Amino acid sequence: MDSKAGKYKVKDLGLAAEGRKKIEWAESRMPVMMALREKYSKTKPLKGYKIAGCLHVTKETAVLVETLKSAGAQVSWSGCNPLSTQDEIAAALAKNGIEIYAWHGQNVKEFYWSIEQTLSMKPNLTLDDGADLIFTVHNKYPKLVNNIIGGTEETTTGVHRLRAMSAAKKLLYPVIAVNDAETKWDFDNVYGTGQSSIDGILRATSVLLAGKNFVVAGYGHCGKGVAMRAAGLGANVIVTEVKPTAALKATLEGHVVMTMDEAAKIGDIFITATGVKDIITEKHFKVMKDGAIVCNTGHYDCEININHLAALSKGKRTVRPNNEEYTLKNGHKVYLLAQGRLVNLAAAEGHPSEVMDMSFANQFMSQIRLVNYHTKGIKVEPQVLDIPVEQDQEIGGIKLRTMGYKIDKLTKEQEVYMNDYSAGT
Ligand code: 9W4
Repeated sequence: MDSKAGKYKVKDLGLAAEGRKKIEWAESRMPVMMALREKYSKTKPLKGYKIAGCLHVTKETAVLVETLKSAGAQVSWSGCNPLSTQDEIAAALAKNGIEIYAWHGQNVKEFYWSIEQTLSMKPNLTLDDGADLIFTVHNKYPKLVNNIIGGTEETTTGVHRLRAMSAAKKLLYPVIAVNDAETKWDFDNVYGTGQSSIDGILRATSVLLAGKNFVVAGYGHCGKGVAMRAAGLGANVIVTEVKPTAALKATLEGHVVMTMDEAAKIGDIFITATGVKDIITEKHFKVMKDGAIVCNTGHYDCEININHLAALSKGKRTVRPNNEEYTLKNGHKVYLLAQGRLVNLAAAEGHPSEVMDMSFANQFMSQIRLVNYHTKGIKVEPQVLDIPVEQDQEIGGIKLRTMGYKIDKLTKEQEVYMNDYSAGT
């Protein structure tokens, strides 16, 4: 038992030194978080507040947790996905005195047990990714709401569910929708998913992208990011879409647009980013070139119909980590990456730290915002709250500054001119 360690259940405390090095690496790539840590460790606005957090235990999350602690909060943590916890990070946090209940490969019972442990501190604030912690409070421990001043939620799915709960008048305390900050979703989806999906494909295959027909299904923000980076590496990008305006944007970015039925015949690499099931099915696998590579970066793992692929195949073997070779009855080989799960998370490390820097700065600032409402006696009704534009601009501004960029400022005269409606053209 380590004397500094608090209450915890992790895989192996002996992994702490390895985890600490990874956290230090993330710190060196997260200048906004480090600037906020520096600033708020002096004033400690979260002193006296208890925060229960339920968010992927990664090196970037560790930077968030330790920044909350530096700002004075007492923190208790669990992971929000049984497969996303990095045991060495959990160990490093436990060793640094953070209360944490998280290990890789938890079963459902262990997962909810961990969440419930974090609630035993009777938190004043919740911090979620996917809203499982908020749901556990509402469904199982509603009395805890008396101590809770508010919460924050990281993801699209979580925010969506909370809005439904709020509309049904079932939400018992205010929750800030961190996801909807521009400095969160736009950068996560385009630049985070864009780079990390390519990273996952390369780690799982090490193929050359230049000159390849690279098929991107879905031209939302994620698809756009992946297409942009694949094109940058010299691939011929083909986009498939159902929405005319999205397809139009793809063509104006210089990509070729066609149906999946056509793309299936000529693609070398396929990636789905649609959020819809059955994008690549039996009829597509049947016409694919020998050696085609197929993967998914959309939220759900049903975009590629793996049952169809298995049914068409006479054999299957793992050729590299996260890369399974299916031998079809027609003799062709098709390579499925990360079992159709998100290739950027299963085969790579998710969003780079520089991107998480802004997402987590929004989490941190939103927790402080809730505390400020509380200390100033501002009563906020239970509802899903947006991030104010000023917070987005403040975080974007800090990021730019830490990158060494300066930008211009509107003069008073320019502001007057912009808002002047008396003069015509
Ligand atoms: N990670 C995750 C989920 C499932 C999963 C091989 C098959 C999301 C956001 C952030 O969901 C996350 N399944 C796996 S690995 C794996 C990983 N496998 C393994 O066999 C199943 C997840 C947020 N984030 C970043 O993106 C970067 N830092 C962060 O904190 C993290 C993880």
